[in-house]
Amino acid sequence: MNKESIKINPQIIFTNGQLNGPDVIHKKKYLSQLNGLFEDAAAFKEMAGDQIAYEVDAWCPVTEGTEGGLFFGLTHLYPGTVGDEYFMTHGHFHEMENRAEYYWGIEGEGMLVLMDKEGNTRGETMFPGSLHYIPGFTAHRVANIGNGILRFGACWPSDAGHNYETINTEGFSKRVKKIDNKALLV
Ligand code: M6P
Ligand code: ZN
Repeated sequence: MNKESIKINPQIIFTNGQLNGPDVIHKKKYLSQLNGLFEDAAAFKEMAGDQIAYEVDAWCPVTEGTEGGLFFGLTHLYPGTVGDEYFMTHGHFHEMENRAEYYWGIEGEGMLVLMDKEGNTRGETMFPGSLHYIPGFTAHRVANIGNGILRFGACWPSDAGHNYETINTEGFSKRVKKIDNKALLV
Protein backbone atom coordinates (compact mmCIF):
# COMPACT_ATOMS: atom_id res chain seq x y z
CA MET A 1 0.00 0.00 0.00
CA ASN A 2 1.51 3.35 -0.95
CA LYS A 3 1.52 6.33 1.38
CA GLU A 4 -1.17 8.25 -0.56
CA SER A 5 -3.70 5.48 -0.02
CA ILE A 6 -3.43 5.60 3.77
CA LYS A 7 -5.90 8.00 5.33
CA ILE A 8 -5.82 9.49 8.83
CA ASN A 9 -9.28 8.98 10.30
CA PRO A 10 -10.86 11.09 13.01
CA GLN A 11 -10.42 9.74 16.50
CA ILE A 12 -12.97 9.65 19.29
CA ILE A 13 -11.19 10.40 22.56
CA PHE A 14 -13.02 8.16 25.02
CA THR A 15 -11.62 9.89 28.09
CA ASN A 16 -13.18 13.28 27.31
CA GLY A 17 -15.70 12.36 24.62
CA GLN A 18 -14.14 14.62 22.02
CA LEU A 19 -13.59 14.03 18.34
CA ASN A 20 -10.21 14.95 16.87
CA GLY A 21 -8.71 14.85 13.43
CA PRO A 22 -7.74 17.00 10.47
CA ASP A 23 -11.23 16.86 8.92
CA VAL A 24 -13.18 17.45 12.14
CA ILE A 25 -14.90 20.81 12.51
CA HIS A 26 -15.43 22.39 15.93
CA LYS A 27 -18.35 24.73 16.46
CA LYS A 28 -19.17 26.80 19.52
CA LYS A 29 -22.69 27.92 20.33
CA TYR A 30 -22.78 30.96 22.58
CA LEU A 31 -25.70 31.63 24.90
CA SER A 32 -26.34 34.85 22.95
CA GLN A 33 -27.09 32.73 19.86
CA LEU A 34 -29.99 31.13 21.72
CA ASN A 35 -31.73 34.46 22.20
CA GLY A 36 -35.52 34.13 22.16
CA LEU A 37 -35.58 30.40 22.86
CA PHE A 38 -35.83 30.45 26.65
CA GLU A 39 -39.08 31.38 28.33
CA ASP A 40 -37.62 33.74 30.94
CA ALA A 41 -36.39 36.63 28.77
CA ALA A 42 -35.52 38.77 31.81
CA ALA A 43 -33.30 36.05 33.32
CA PHE A 44 -31.69 35.51 29.90
CA LYS A 45 -30.85 39.21 29.60
CA GLU A 46 -29.07 39.14 32.96
CA MET A 47 -26.74 36.36 31.83
CA ALA A 48 -23.38 36.69 30.11
CA GLY A 49 -24.16 36.11 26.44
CA ASP A 50 -20.54 35.32 25.66
CA GLN A 51 -20.59 32.14 27.70
CA ILE A 52 -20.58 28.96 25.66
CA ALA A 53 -23.79 26.93 25.90
CA TYR A 54 -22.51 23.98 23.87
CA GLU A 55 -19.86 22.83 21.43
CA VAL A 56 -20.16 20.44 18.53
CA ASP A 57 -17.37 18.38 16.96
CA ALA A 58 -18.52 17.17 13.56
CA TRP A 59 -17.17 14.98 10.82
CA CYS A 60 -18.82 15.50 7.44
CA PRO A 61 -16.99 13.16 5.08
CA VAL A 62 -19.16 14.12 2.08
CA THR A 63 -20.53 17.47 0.89
CA GLU A 64 -23.61 18.69 2.75
CA GLY A 65 -26.68 17.78 0.71
CA THR A 66 -25.25 14.54 -0.68
CA GLU A 67 -27.90 11.85 -0.86
CA GLY A 68 -26.96 8.59 0.82
CA GLY A 69 -24.12 9.87 3.00
CA LEU A 70 -23.87 10.17 6.79
CA PHE A 71 -22.57 12.84 9.16
CA PHE A 72 -21.26 12.24 12.67
CA GLY A 73 -21.20 14.64 15.61
CA LEU A 74 -20.38 14.87 19.30
CA THR A 75 -22.12 17.60 21.29
CA HIS A 76 -20.89 18.95 24.62
CA LEU A 77 -23.67 20.79 26.45
CA TYR A 78 -22.72 22.73 29.56
CA PRO A 79 -24.85 22.62 32.74
CA GLY A 80 -26.92 25.58 33.84
CA THR A 81 -30.35 27.16 33.79
CA VAL A 82 -31.97 30.30 32.43
CA GLY A 83 -34.51 31.02 35.15
CA ASP A 84 -35.85 27.52 35.84
CA GLU A 85 -35.20 26.19 32.32
CA TYR A 86 -32.20 23.97 31.69
CA PHE A 87 -29.51 24.83 29.15
CA MET A 88 -30.45 23.22 25.86
CA THR A 89 -29.50 22.94 22.23
CA HIS A 90 -31.30 25.14 19.70
CA GLY A 91 -33.24 22.19 18.32
CA HIS A 92 -34.41 21.68 14.75
CA PHE A 93 -36.54 19.80 12.27
CA HIS A 94 -34.65 18.48 9.28
CA GLU A 95 -34.95 20.51 6.12
CA MET A 96 -35.49 17.22 4.31
CA GLU A 97 -38.29 16.49 6.75
CA ASN A 98 -38.44 12.71 6.47
CA ARG A 99 -34.79 12.20 7.47
CA ALA A 100 -34.16 10.34 10.75
CA GLU A 101 -31.20 10.53 13.16
CA TYR A 102 -29.56 8.63 16.01
CA TYR A 103 -28.50 10.26 19.28
CA TRP A 104 -26.75 8.44 22.12
CA GLY A 105 -25.72 9.48 25.61
CA ILE A 106 -22.01 9.47 26.47
CA GLU A 107 -21.65 11.40 29.74
CA GLY A 108 -24.00 13.22 32.08
CA GLU A 109 -27.78 13.37 32.29
CA GLY A 110 -30.04 14.79 29.64
CA MET A 111 -33.55 14.98 28.32
CA LEU A 112 -34.15 14.54 24.62
CA VAL A 113 -37.24 16.51 23.63
CA LEU A 114 -39.06 15.24 20.55
CA MET A 115 -41.93 17.04 18.86
CA ASP A 116 -43.98 15.78 15.91
CA LYS A 117 -45.55 17.94 13.20
CA GLU A 118 -48.79 18.22 15.17
CA GLY A 119 -46.90 19.74 18.10
CA ASN A 120 -47.08 16.65 20.34
CA THR A 121 -43.97 16.71 22.54
CA ARG A 122 -42.44 13.83 24.46
CA GLY A 123 -39.18 13.30 26.35
CA GLU A 124 -36.57 10.56 26.58
CA THR A 125 -33.95 10.54 29.33
CA MET A 126 -30.33 10.44 28.22
CA PHE A 127 -27.57 8.79 30.21
CA PRO A 128 -24.26 7.14 29.31
CA GLY A 129 -25.17 4.43 26.83
CA SER A 130 -28.77 5.48 26.15
CA LEU A 131 -29.68 5.16 22.49
CA HIS A 132 -32.32 7.32 20.80
CA TYR A 133 -33.93 6.93 17.39
CA ILE A 134 -35.30 10.24 16.15
CA PRO A 135 -37.82 9.51 13.40
CA GLY A 136 -38.36 11.81 10.43
CA PHE A 137 -40.78 14.72 10.72
CA THR A 138 -39.71 15.13 14.37
CA ALA A 139 -38.02 18.17 15.90
CA HIS A 140 -35.27 17.34 18.39
CA ARG A 141 -33.60 19.28 21.17
CA VAL A 142 -31.51 18.19 24.16
CA ALA A 143 -31.51 19.74 27.65
CA ASN A 144 -28.75 19.15 30.20
CA ILE A 145 -30.60 18.15 33.38
CA GLY A 146 -27.49 17.20 35.37
CA ASN A 147 -24.88 19.14 37.34
CA GLY A 148 -21.99 18.31 35.02
CA ILE A 149 -21.37 18.45 31.31
CA LEU A 150 -23.63 16.41 29.02
CA ARG A 151 -21.97 14.73 26.07
CA PHE A 152 -23.90 12.93 23.37
CA GLY A 153 -23.24 11.51 19.94
CA ALA A 154 -25.26 11.95 16.78
CA CYS A 155 -25.42 10.39 13.33
CA TRP A 156 -27.61 11.88 10.59
CA PRO A 157 -28.03 11.77 6.81
CA SER A 158 -25.84 14.19 4.87
CA ASP A 159 -28.87 15.54 3.00
CA ALA A 160 -31.01 16.10 6.13
CA GLY A 161 -30.15 19.78 6.64
CA HIS A 162 -31.25 21.89 9.61
CA ASN A 163 -34.50 23.83 9.77
CA TYR A 164 -34.10 26.22 12.70
CA GLU A 165 -36.74 28.67 11.51
CA THR A 166 -39.79 26.71 12.68
CA ILE A 167 -38.25 26.46 16.16
CA ASN A 168 -37.42 30.19 16.16
CA THR A 169 -40.97 31.13 15.36
CA GLU A 170 -43.04 28.37 17.00
CA GLY A 171 -40.71 26.73 19.53
CA PHE A 172 -41.42 23.39 21.16
CA SER A 173 -44.77 22.89 22.89
CA LYS A 174 -43.03 21.80 26.12
CA ARG A 175 -39.98 22.98 28.08
CA VAL A 176 -37.56 21.15 30.36
CA LYS A 177 -37.65 22.85 33.75
CA LYS A 178 -36.06 22.41 37.14
CA ILE A 179 -39.00 22.20 39.52
CA ASP A 180 -38.37 21.26 43.19
CA ASN A 181 -34.90 20.15 42.07
CA LYS A 182 -36.38 17.69 39.57
CA ALA A 183 -36.37 17.84 35.76
CA LEU A 184 -39.87 18.02 34.35
CA LEU A 185 -41.19 18.37 30.81
CA VAL A 186 -43.92 20.97 31.16
C1 M6P B 1 -26.17 17.03 17.07
C2 M6P B 1 -26.67 16.91 15.62
C3 M6P B 1 -26.23 18.13 14.83
C4 M6P B 1 -26.66 19.40 15.55
C5 M6P B 1 -26.12 19.44 16.97
C6 M6P B 1 -26.57 20.66 17.77
O1 M6P B 1 -24.79 16.90 17.08
O2 M6P B 1 -28.07 16.82 15.61
O3 M6P B 1 -26.82 18.07 13.54
O4 M6P B 1 -26.25 20.55 14.82
O5 M6P B 1 -26.57 18.27 17.66
O6 M6P B 1 -27.97 20.81 17.75
P1 M6P B 1 -28.65 22.10 17.08
O7 M6P B 1 -28.24 22.10 15.63
O8 M6P B 1 -30.12 21.89 17.27
O9 M6P B 1 -28.12 23.30 17.78
ZN1 ZN C 1 -31.00 16.58 13.45
